[in-house]
Amino acid sequence: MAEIKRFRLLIIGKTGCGKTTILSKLCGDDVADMPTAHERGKHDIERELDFRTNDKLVAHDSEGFEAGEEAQYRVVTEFIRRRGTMQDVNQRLHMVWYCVEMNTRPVQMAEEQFFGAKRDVPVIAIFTKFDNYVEDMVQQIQEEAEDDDPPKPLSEVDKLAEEKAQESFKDNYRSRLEKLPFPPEAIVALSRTHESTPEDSRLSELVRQTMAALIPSDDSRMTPERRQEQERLRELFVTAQTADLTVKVENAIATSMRIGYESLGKRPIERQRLIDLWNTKWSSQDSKSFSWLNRQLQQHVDFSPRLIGHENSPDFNQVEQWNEQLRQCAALEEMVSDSVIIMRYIFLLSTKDQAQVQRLIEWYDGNSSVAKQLREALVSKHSQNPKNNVGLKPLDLITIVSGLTFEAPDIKVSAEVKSGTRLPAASAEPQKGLFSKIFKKKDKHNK
Ligand SMILES: Nc1nc2c(ncn2[C@@H]2O[C@H](COP(=O)(O)OP(=O)(O)OP(=O)(O)O)[C@@H](O)[C@H]2O)c(=O)[nH]1
Ligand SMILES: [Mg+2]
Repeated sequence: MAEIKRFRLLIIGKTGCGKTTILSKLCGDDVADMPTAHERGKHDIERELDFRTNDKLVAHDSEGFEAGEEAQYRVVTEFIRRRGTMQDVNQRLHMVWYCVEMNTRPVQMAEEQFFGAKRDVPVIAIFTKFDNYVEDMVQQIQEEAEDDDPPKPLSEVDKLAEEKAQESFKDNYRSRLEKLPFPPEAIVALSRTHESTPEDSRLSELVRQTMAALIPSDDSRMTPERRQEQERLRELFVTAQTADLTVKVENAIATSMRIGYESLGKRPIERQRLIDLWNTKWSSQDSKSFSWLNRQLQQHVDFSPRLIGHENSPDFNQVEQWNEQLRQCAALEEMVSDSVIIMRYIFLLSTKDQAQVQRLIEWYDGNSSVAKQLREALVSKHSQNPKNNVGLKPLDLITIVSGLTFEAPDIKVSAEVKSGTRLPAASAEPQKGLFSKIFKKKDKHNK
């Protein structure tokens, strides 16, 4: 089977509806399409949009068509038909996102035309700027209640507006699309997409629905090869997207636990997919940095005295009473979760600097409270049933990890490495981007 290198996505929607915003939040802030004044609204569906820091996804951008614009309609549908049926999986179109800006006009003829015909690629319908729609409802309610005495409290107005907007969305948008002959595979509404961050994602629903649409619930007509291909596409999509960390955590845990149980008791754990999934600068494509990171993780995760069952660990006497098999499962759970949590930190740190990553890993192993919380949660869970011989289901482990409080890493101070060699001093300026926010928060704390 050919290696699948890039996920290919077509995004359709009228100018200004928020396509570029979605793409940049999906795959990095530097989509080569950032609108310039003179380029705004100019689109060529054939043009491949690359992301400078993300080579796992390629996008095509189309302004769509108005009802009656036959030529433009055909450009879009022909593109989907031709690209959607390509034998070469890397050239094939894998997903279409059809965007419509939410406003007071209900579903248009263009949508009726598009979803009235059969197509070869799954389509998700996205209603954008739902926040503006809610805001319109707020104004309506306020105008209607102008003479109320006492005036409606703002919180009540907001709540009412949200409910009204949801209801109208259901009746005037969702159900109308669903009734068309070939409805979209899923329908999602997006609010304040421009404010999305990986830790507080506004694209979660879109990411999850896209994953679901790649493998339809009725896949009886799919060949086993095609199904396998679609599964790999789904994994590639999770890897490519940097919009939602929770989805990455869930996938990393589920996949690593599955592989881990297959080779239980063998240490160290298999880490390639776990590291690659994060789409950081430490992927296995760069074999030197990959093996360096893998070694660091082995040292500070797989062979850490924190590991459940380690004879120097604080609760060794308690854990020793457990079934041997359970101890191995719990150690696996801890190794997988530790690795996933560290990768989450590395993702946010977004650095290629070895010294920095090393300090981060050492901090996690030695001083972080999140590692302690995790261990305590696992020990407490399994101590309830020490004679058990099976470990947690991936979903239960995901629940435990999601319940942890992630603190900001304390890695600013330049640390002495154990061998005595001095690490280069940490840069005075905190990292640009997400982590700088975390650092600032932390700094405030310290004052
Ligand atoms: N209120 C609100 N504004 C948004 C949202 N998403 C995007 N915008 C804003 O809408 C404007 C247009 O967004 P773009 O992403 O450039 O739209 P586009 O579809 O790429 O437009 P063209 O490239 O001209 O086709 C920008 O100012 C965005 O910040 C949203 O969810 N809510
Ligand atoms: Mg654009």
